[in-house]
Amino acid sequence: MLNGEKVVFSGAQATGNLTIGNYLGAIRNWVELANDYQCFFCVVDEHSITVRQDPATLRRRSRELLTLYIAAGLDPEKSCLYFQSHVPAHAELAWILNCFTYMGELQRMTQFKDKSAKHEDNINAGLFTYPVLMAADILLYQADLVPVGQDQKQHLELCRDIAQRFNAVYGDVFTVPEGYYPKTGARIMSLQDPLHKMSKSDENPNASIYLTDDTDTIMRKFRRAVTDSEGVIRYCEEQPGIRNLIDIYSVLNGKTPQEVEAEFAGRGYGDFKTAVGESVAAVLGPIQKEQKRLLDDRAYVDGIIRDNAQKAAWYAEKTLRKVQKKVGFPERVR
Ligand code: ATP
Ligand code: LTN
Repeated sequence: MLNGEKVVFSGAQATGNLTIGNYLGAIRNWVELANDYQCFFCVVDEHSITVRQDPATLRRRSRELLTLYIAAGLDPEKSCLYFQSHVPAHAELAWILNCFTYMGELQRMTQFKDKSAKHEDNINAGLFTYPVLMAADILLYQADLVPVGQDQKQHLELCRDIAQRFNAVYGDVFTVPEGYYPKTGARIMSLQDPLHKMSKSDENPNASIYLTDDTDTIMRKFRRAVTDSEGVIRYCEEQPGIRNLIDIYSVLNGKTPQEVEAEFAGRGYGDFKTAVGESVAAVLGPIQKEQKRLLDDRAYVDGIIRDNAQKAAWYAEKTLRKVQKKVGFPERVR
């Protein structure tokens, strides 16, 4: 709780091109929660360097992601939108929490296993302790709720375990957060391989709809999406390709999968793919336009970046000081 309001925290990385998976699984839900909670939405640039990045690209993309938060409908006067690296408390708390996290717990993380397999030449300690920094992000703001896609569930469970372990030793220091997973859209699948999640690090550009794709590209990618041979628009396990398209259409049009089946009964895949593409383009078009406008308004965005980092730091330091005192660091002399 902060000022009597429940707290929401979430973050995304500015690596690669964001996909509609990121939008439907995360950012879109943030916009809804922002009305009812005290929210912190971070661009987690410190997490990004667990994989090698080109510095100029990371800097540009981080700014683009922050403006995307605003363009997608988050009000920077109401929600705190900022860069992780601008608030040193994140790294400081992560260090302390490292000392409350077991090697065995981190070794079980599937994201670590996946990313180690992908980056065999650079399995660094940061990649290993990635979930501890994520726990620090969340616990610094005493978050009650963490809206993320299903892929982050394991990290969130670990965060809860760390918080409970710390609280068991030192008393109620941290709020133990709950995950918040959207009913539909929590796991958007690749358009080329519907058994795997749509990922911004996928090498095949046809597998993902990027938030920067124009209408023609969106329509073409949906036309080429891998579907099944049944030829009927039915929501079932056996048709993962169509099921994924129904999920996307459902969230964007506020319909249940069954209502979508009924709407397209007797119609072919071609028609349905066109309808899905049009729904996606209709949502992304205005966001892209607003993002471009914001990127051209440097002074305005700079002001947001400065003010929100200060606001975040104020809350974060409050928790950090408390933790430092609990673990026995000497008091500061003023
Ligand atoms: P990568 O795929 O490169 O590992 P990512 O897209 O999973 O990266 P983030 O940018 O940190 O990584 O994710 C931001 C948010 O988007 C997270 O809440 C994550 O759960 C969500 N998300 C990512 N992919 C999907 C997906 N395919 N479907 C639904 N939500 C997703
Ligand atoms: N690990 C997350 C990004 C992330 C995050 C967080 C999400 C970093 N810190 C704190 C929620 C809360 C990801 O890869 N999606």
